[in-house]
Amino acid sequence: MKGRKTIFVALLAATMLVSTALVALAHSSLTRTVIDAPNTVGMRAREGGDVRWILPGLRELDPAIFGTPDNPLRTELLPEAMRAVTGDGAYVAGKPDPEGGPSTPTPTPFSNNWAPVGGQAKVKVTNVTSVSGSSTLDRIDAEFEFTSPAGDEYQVVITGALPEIPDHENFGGVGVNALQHGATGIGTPLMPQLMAFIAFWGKADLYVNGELAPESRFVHFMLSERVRDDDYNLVFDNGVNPDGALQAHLIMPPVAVTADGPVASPVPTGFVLPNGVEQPFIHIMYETVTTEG
Ligand SMILES: [Cu+2]
Repeated sequence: MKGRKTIFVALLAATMLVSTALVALAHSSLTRTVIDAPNTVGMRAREGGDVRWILPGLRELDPAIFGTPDNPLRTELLPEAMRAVTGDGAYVAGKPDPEGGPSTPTPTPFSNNWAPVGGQAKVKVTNVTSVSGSSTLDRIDAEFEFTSPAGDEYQVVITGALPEIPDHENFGGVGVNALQHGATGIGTPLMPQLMAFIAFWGKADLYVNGELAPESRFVHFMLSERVRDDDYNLVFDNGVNPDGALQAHLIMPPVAVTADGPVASPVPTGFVLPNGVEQPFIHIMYETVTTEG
């Protein structure tokens, strides 16, 4: 991971040098735009709606994508070191053993565990740039408020679209009506493949109980088709419900955005889990949403 980031930073620096040289020659071709640009859409989750805080937990691997422990498939999506088998024989996301032994099952932000909280959200995006690159014309105007199960109050204010990210295509920061997750190669394969009617990757200011957290945070948002069943378990690809009520996902992984690019950094949630560890990520689901635009 670290090596990859170093490469990304070096590539970014090289790209910036090259693109500066090209500005005078070919400014208009630097950013390819979507066909209906500018395309502005939005969503609202009003106060009093159903909002859920996702707690860490195991994520079972979809056999249709990942195969089985005896016959692992698509290891380019999820290396075998990131897979493990539980005592009950379930094939789940795992954590590599530093000594090179078998991987162990690890809690993820893509679990079936959750707690009810309060909150609201307002999102407006303008999609102009079609694919990732050194700059973007995409715009994000979004603010999220929610509480933790312990009653702490959070506010997330998006401060910009990320034109590109290290791991995968991000449509220049904002994507509209785009498939992602599952085996698409876009976003974590631990989520099922879904249609995201609105998606963005941006940086944000995080306020915890009114106080601004020290680092700018990496944020991913999606308004998507329904990926949880009647028991609120996260489904596999074949359980995604395109006819159900839409769901909005706000995900803040343990990644900060610095001048040198994204770096690993736990989110300072202040929310302490039963094992005494502070939850290092935020994953909020807004279940009562309306679309705009
Ligand atoms: Cu996503």
